Amino acid sequence: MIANLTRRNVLQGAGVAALGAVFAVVATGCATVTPAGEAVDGGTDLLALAKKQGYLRVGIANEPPYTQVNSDGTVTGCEPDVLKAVCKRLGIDDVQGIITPYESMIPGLQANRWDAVAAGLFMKQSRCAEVLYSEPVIVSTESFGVPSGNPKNILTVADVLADASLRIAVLPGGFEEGILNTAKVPASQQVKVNDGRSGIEALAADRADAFFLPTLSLRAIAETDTSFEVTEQVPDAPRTGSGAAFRTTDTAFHKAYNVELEAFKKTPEFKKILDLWGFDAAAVEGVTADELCQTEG
Ligand code: 6CS
Repeated sequence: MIANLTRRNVLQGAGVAALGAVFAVVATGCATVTPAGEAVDGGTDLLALAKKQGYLRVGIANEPPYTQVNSDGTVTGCEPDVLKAVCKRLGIDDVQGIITPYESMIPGLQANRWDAVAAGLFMKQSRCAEVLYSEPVIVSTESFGVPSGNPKNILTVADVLADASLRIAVLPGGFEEGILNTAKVPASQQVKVNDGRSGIEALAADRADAFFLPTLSLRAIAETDTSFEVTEQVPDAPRTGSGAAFRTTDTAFHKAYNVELEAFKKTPEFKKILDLWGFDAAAVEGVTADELCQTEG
């Protein structure tokens, strides 16, 4: 069974142990459930706990190629695949994914609903202040999904600012919403949608003139849906990048993870995973979390 955690029940989850059982997880192997609210702090504990129980709980979305939940419930996608490989190097056999909206990923991590986030949760100042990011695994770009022919010629954030009648679909708490807010695009021009699918539906229903999402996510949807087109990279949107995110108390785990990640990034397996999901391994070379954490928002 796959759990969909809305922001409301993530924040409620912290106290309501009884709810723990409903947060059944997508297991790539075993299917035990960690009791809700179990205290895990101080890095060493998390590593010891995860090794003992044989898995790490990870907050994910379901937005290929960043994350993907297969029909048999297994978790994959670029970020979980790299996380799984690095966990194996740390002696942790498995990961268990919990699907949740982007706006809930950090609150759920802090509420001990999961132990890591590996979902393409892009680094930026506000997020880097709340979690410990590993070094980047991927860098990527943003685009607009628009009706065929791009009738309103929406190509840049400046285009959105220049025409107050334009309505832009974004995910609540998502990086793109952050870009519009930083650019002072009023909320009246923002249409909140739950996920990739509902963003494209908003376009088709003429509830939005464009859907702001990562380029590769829009292209993945366009593989099976020809009702819209994907613009080139939005030139006035910041470069994005992400890695795994951990609680600020899990310092030892974060350190151990980065050591194994840096070693793994030098192996052909790392490039194979990124190639499989359409990411450019060379583009992330030399890019640091410190650098990406400078991104405004
Ligand atoms: O980091 C974020 O908030 C964004 N990341 C992805 C992979 N998709 C959309 C989301 O807004």
